Amino acid sequence: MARRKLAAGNWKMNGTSAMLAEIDTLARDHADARCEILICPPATLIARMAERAGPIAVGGQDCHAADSGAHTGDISAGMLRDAGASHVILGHSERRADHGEDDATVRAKAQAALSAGLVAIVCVGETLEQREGGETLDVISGQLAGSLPDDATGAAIVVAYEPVWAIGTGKVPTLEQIGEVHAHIRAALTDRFGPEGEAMRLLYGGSVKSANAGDIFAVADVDGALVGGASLKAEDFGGIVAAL
Ligand code: G2H
Repeated sequence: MARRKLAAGNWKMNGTSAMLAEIDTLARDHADARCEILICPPATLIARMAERAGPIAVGGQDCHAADSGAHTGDISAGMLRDAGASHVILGHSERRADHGEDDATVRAKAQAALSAGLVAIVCVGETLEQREGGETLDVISGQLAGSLPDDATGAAIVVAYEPVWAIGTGKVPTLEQIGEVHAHIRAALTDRFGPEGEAMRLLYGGSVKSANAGDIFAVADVDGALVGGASLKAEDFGGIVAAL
């Protein structure tokens, strides 16, 4: 089954209006890209970025599970959509660690994203301790089972495998390790969701850069990347887009 490749940039807590020029460069240089290109800037930039993004999709980095209400500082999925977002990253390990988000929280947020018409990029990944303890595949299975809603579809859910120990560290798993986990995720998704699980895109994330992107994208069941540091400059991210 053909799955359209996705290059997703996660700017994390980086970027002010001065960085909006990066989206102009991306839109200009990759207007005819074969893959889908997504940038998830800080929430403060979403609306302005969406106005000038052209063929580049814009997404949020988190949303609340509720539609509205007394949740100071939070943003709902509907608000993201209203601001021009089409996607939202959920369950990133930094959210899980910094904000105590567990699988049930991520699942509720994913449900809200689906209801609002957003594509949810749900992140899973093991810590170094879990990998060294031989628990990687069990951890991933548990996160997938707990974080994905039962009505997940191939169009509305993307899964990102991000080993915690590879995030922002420059350490990258071997291609065999990436392949093993992606095959495991694909099997779990097709087992639970059938053809919809086959249609879900699987991204690899963790220290992806233009120098390693081509090798990673050649691994079976890698349908793109979720990129942090190397997505902040259009030139760097462009090298990754070009490898897809
Ligand atoms: C992993 C990734 C983006 P980086 O968090 O989601 O960040 O590419 O900087 O490791």
